[in-house]
Amino acid sequence: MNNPEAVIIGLGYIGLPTAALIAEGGTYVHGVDINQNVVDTINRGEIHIVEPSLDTSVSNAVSKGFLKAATTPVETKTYLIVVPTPFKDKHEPDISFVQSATTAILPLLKEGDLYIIESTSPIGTTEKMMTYIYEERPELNGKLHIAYCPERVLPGNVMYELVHNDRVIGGVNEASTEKAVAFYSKYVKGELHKTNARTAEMCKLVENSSRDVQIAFANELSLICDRADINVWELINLANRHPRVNILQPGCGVGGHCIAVDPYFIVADYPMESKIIGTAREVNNYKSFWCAEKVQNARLKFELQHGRKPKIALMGLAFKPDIDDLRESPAKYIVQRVLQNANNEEYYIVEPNIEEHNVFKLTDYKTAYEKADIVVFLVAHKEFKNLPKDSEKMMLDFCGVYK
Ligand code: SAJ
Repeated sequence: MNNPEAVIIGLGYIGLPTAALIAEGGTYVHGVDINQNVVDTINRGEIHIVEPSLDTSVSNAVSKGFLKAATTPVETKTYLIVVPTPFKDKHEPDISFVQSATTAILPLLKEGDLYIIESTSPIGTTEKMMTYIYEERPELNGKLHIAYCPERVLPGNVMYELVHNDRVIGGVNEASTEKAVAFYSKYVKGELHKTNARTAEMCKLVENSSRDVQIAFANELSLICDRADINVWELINLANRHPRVNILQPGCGVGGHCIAVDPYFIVADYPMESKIIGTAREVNNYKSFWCAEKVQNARLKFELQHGRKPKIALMGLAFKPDIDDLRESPAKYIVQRVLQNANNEEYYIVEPNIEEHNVFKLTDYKTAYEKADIVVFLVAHKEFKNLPKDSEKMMLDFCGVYK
């Protein structure tokens, strides 16, 4: 491979699509991941995650020699940090992967290089990394271009959105912003908006917090409507006929690795000021607990009415419809909680988007539905919408399959 023009550290849900996209455009990209299996898979032209059209993109880029993966970085002109930023025990952000990725490239950096963080990060992370780099390499002080540019792609539509979404690009100074804008302009068709690093960091957190707060409002309505005997789906549909109202959909909680995580990055640093953001997280988490309690109640009610244990179908494990991703999934949490309290009932666990699971024994969705006395819809997968309504069964529709 020729000298790479970009090194991308972290080949996960965002790093790999980004690497493939840039490489497909004819730029030599060196991808880095600490996981040897991931590296080997990519170098075979294959992928380790599910994302539409990513497979062809990676196989093209690898077969043409524009993308190569390794466990260590090499010298280049542009470094992109796209590693996870999870949180620790008390919902405190953990930027240790960003730090270790930066440590790995420290000896390779030279004057004029561009260093960009894409990982979702607490406010001030880019400046913190700048200080760290210049402490370790004082001869480079002020001579690098350092910027933050969050990704905002929707899982399931990543390859399209990476190109067409607008991007927010914030440098630690104007020269850094300009240099980063020039880099993204080669493969992004959306508008590139310039700002500073702190605002760009906050922008990402605010986008996902905004969605979390809006979903919390819908989930709160679902709790109120349940007590008030009102169909929440009909209510939201009607309220949304107002020209300036746009309420989102309630569900069994909020999951995924972004919306259920990012708001804590604000709350952890600004607890006194972020009351609504913090409460939204609580409401959305509580909704999952509430759903699990509803299943227990239905189970007991059935037993009282029929004098026997029910068969229960738990429909869906993914964190949202029509994907195979179970990370931070409220449906998975509910299934675990229900099974912890199981008392000789028969359970059928369903997830049409995955073949098998290392903990749960999966049942085909039609069989589960047919056999069950109680059907619990946790995720509105498209397959479930075609199941006939059966008034003989007790239905718990937490995600509006039949809305
Ligand atoms: N959900 C609801 N009701 C709704 C919409 C969503 O309960 O009306 C739930 C989903 O079921 C799921 C969770 O919210 O459990 C999150 O799903 P999502 O589709 O809202 O978002 P993600 O996590 O797949 O992707 C989000 C996106 N952010 C925003 O829409 C502001 C995406 O653009 C980001 O790039 C991504 O987070 C990320 O990586 O941060």
